[in-house]
This record gives sequence, C-alpha cells and structure tokens, in this order.
Amino acid sequence: MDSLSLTASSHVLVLTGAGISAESGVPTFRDAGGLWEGHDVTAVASPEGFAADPLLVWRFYAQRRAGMVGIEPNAGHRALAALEARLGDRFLLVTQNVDGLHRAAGSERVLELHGNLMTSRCTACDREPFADRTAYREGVLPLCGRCQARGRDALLRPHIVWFGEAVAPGALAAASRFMDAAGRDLIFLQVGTSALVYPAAGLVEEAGRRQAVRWSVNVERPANARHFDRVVLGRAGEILPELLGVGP
Ligand code: BV8
Repeated sequence: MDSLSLTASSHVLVLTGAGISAESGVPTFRDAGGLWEGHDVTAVASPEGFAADPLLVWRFYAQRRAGMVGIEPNAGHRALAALEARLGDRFLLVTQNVDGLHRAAGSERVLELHGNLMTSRCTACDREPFADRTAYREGVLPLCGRCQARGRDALLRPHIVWFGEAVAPGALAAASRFMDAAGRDLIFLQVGTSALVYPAAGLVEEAGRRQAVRWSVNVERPANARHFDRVVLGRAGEILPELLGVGP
C-alpha cells in the first residue's frame, strides 16, 4: 500500500470535497442520489435563486441542517486530524465542505472555502455571521432579529458561498502563503472531490507550479486527474489512515 513518505520538512496541503463525508452518511452532490439530483443547482445555490425563491433555498438548507443530526466524522476525517497533530503548522486543510465534520474530528487548521452549513448571516446589516443550527420549518422565512429591533424586516441567509459568489475571503491567499513557505517540501493531497468547481479545483495546478508532489484519493478519477502524480482510487475512510501513516 502507498504512503506519503513524509520527511521532517514535509508540508502537506489538503483539499477535501463531499466524498470525504460520504462514509459518514452525508450525501455528496453529483453522485447518484446526490444533493443536486432533483434540484436545479442555480435555483438552490446561487444569489439569483435565493432572490427568486428564498423559501425554496431555505428548505434545501434546512433539510441539510436537519440531516446532520447524529452524523459523526469518519476514519478519513480522523486521519487528517491525526496528521495535523503530527505536523502542526506544516499542515493545512482547505475544504469545500460546509458540514463542519473536519473540526468535529479535531482538525483546527481548516479553511472552509464554501462557508458553513450551521452558520447564518443577515442579508442587510453588518452583523457578523453567527452559529445557527435551526432547521427552519417549512414555509418560514428567517428574519434578522437585530434589523427587526430597528423596525426593518431583513432576511437571513445561510453563510454559504453560492455559485457566482467569491469564496471565503483570504482562504486562497492563505493557501498560497502556505505553499510558498513549503518551498520544495510541498505535498498536495486532494480527497473526495469531482474537481468540477473552481477555484478549488485549480489548487492542484498552483501546487504543481511549485513542483509539489500531488496525490488524489477518490472513488473515481477526478476531472483534474491529469495534474496528479498519483491517482489512488478508493474510499477515503479506508485509504487515508494507511496513506498518511496514522493507523485506523
Ligand atoms: C467564484 C454551495 C467568482 C455550497 C457550491 C474558474 C475560476 C473561478 C470560478 C469559475 C471558474 N469556472 C467556472 C467558475 C464558476 C463556478 C464554477 O466553478 N462552476 C463550475 C460548476 C463550472 N465557481 C464559482 O461560482 C465559485 N465562485 O469563483 O466566484 C467571483 C470572484 C470574485 C467576486 C465574485 C465572484 C463558487 C464556488 C462555490 C459554489 N458553491 N455549493 C453548498 O451548498 O454546499 S459548489 C458545490 O460543489 C459544493 O460546495 C461542493 O463543495 C462543490 C464541489 O463538489 P464536490 O465536493 O466535489 O462533490 P461532488 O458530489 O461533486 O463529488 C464528490 C466526489 O467524491 C465524487 O468524485 C465521488 O466519486 C467521490 N466520493 C464519493 N464517496 C467517496 C468519494 N471519494 C472518496 N471516498 C468516498 N467514500
């Protein structure tokens, strides 16, 4: 079985997608039975869709919040947390996932590129995004309490990056700084993503420009497979513990 063969100066940058949460029971987006099935993506994951039908969008995200009850991290999440514990600031995890499972597994050096499912923000005032696990009832349009106190009705929205919206500010810059600091000791590991969404799917190319060793772990070949040195096919929860040398 492969292993990343880490040295005392290896820096590991990881990008994860929905596939790493699949073994925890969280549906992916584009697999059979996935989240996008039966949904027009732009209707539920774009600012235009939210403006046109906020009830539909809140139903989509409320269902996903409700679906997270009882969901636990799996061996794949735990393996990445164990590697971070070993490497410290020579490890950085960028995730496209909004499910919070990396932090639940103990990862701390996590950049949530596409936001967080259990966080809401106001569409009008400058209130900071806030933790919100409420799976709003069907037909309820959540309003901002602070705006209401000022006599205004303003919608809350999920603190999620939708298509056409900029990803989490500073996240890509932080990933680039990490790659700069790694120099020739950079290993890039992509796990559980179809690699169809940018700018996340472009990270491997930036790593390649820095002569990184690039690994992909995925059930199927990702769309950007050509950019990788090693494409390991399989389930993240089974492969990562051994690949990262952290055991089950
Ligand atoms: C932006 C909402 C600009 C969150 C999502 C080039 C550069 C920049 C942008 C673009 C570009 N080209 C096109 C664009 C526009 C667009 C884009 O990429 N479109 C694509 C579809 C062509 N990008 C954007 O709009 C981004 N914004 O760039 O804005 C800008 C700049 C400045 C100012 C203003 C604007 C925003 C992208 C974020 C969009 N939000 N969803 C949510 O609801 O969760 S994207 C959505 O797809 C999710 O966030 C998800 O994270 C993401 C990727 O999906 P995956 O995670 O890969 O999941 P998927 O189901 O596809 O695949 C799962 C994989 O796992 C499969 O391969 C499967 O085989 C595998 N698997 C399954 N089980 C396992 C497994 N692998 C291992 N083990 C298992 N057990």
